Amino acid sequence: MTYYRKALQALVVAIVLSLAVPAAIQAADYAPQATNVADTTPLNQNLLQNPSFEQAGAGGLIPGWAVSGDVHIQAFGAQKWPSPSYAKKWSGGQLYLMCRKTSGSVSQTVNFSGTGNGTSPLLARLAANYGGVVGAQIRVSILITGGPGLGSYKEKLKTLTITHHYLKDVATLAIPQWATQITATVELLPAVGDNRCRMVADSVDLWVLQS
Ligand SMILES: [Ca+2]
Repeated sequence: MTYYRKALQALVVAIVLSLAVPAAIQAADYAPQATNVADTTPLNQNLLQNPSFEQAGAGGLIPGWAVSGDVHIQAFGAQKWPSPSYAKKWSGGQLYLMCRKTSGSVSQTVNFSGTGNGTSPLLARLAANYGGVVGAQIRVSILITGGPGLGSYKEKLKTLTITHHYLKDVATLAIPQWATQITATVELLPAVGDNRCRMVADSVDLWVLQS
């Protein structure tokens, strides 16, 4: 009886390990570690790594960002729009993020600490320069974690009402006292009924500001 019990325990352990180890490896490969910032997060500066998507990794990876869905890096000039003149006008560099056929997103988490001036809350402000074809959409969102429950969340969804112009999508969220991490996410979505996703995000800023 003891032998069978031990054998059963060993089998259960083996099954658990076989399930858990690949998932852990995949998660480590997939999601970048949170960016370390100073003990007190600096104000009024961009906290993101690779904020303008100027670094493109192999195999569809984007350094600094966790990639989900149908997004990739592309160079100005690779297609008719956006033209390199947009990059010059908006300090967009050489590369940008875009979606292919369906939606996709990139996320980046930064560590946070700080109390601000003690009289008004600190704010997290996420902004993305974007453009594309009428009807395509972009969603920027901020998730602040470290406290109770799922944290504090704010998003801003924009639908393009004009083709081939650069615009800015901005979300702002007060930072609770318990905050330890801020996650910035940019999602690109096709127009309803469109079989191509024609939306571009060229650069993203995540700032902490004193309100
Ligand atoms: Ca860029």
